[in-house]
Amino acid sequence: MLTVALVAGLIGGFYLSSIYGTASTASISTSRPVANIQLFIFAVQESKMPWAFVSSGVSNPTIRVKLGSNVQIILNNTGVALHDWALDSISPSPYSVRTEEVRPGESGAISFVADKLGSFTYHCATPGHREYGMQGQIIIEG
Ligand SMILES: [Cu+2]
Repeated sequence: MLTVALVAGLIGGFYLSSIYGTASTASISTSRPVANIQLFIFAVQESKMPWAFVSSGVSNPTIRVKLGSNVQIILNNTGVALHDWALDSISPSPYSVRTEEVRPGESGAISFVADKLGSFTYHCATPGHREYGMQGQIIIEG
C-alpha cells in the first residue's frame, strides 16, 4: 500500500514537473498568440422585397462569433444603391461599427474585436434600407 502511494506520488510529481517544464519553455516565446479571425462576406439583394444581406445563398444570416474574435466583414455591393454594414447603437448594440457607404459594384470592409457578449442586430444604416429588410442577427458567445 505504501509502495503504491509512493509510486503514485513519484508519477504525479513527474507529471507536474513536466507540465511546469512545458509552461516555462512556452514562456520563452515572445510571439503573441494569433487572434481568432472570423470572416463574413456579404452580397446585397435588392432586386425584390425584402432586401437582404446575402452570404452563401442565405438572406440575412444569423452569424455566430466567438467572444474575443477579430471579426472581419466584407460587403460586396452587388446592388444598385449605396449600402453599408453596421452594428451600432441604433441596432441597438454596445458596438460602434460601420463600413463606409459602399457604392454599387464596389466593396467595403471593416473589422472589430467582438469583446461584448450578446445577441444584436446588424443592419444597413443607409436610410430606409433596414425597413426594406436589410438586417440580421449577430450572436457573440463565450
Ligand atoms: Cu442598404
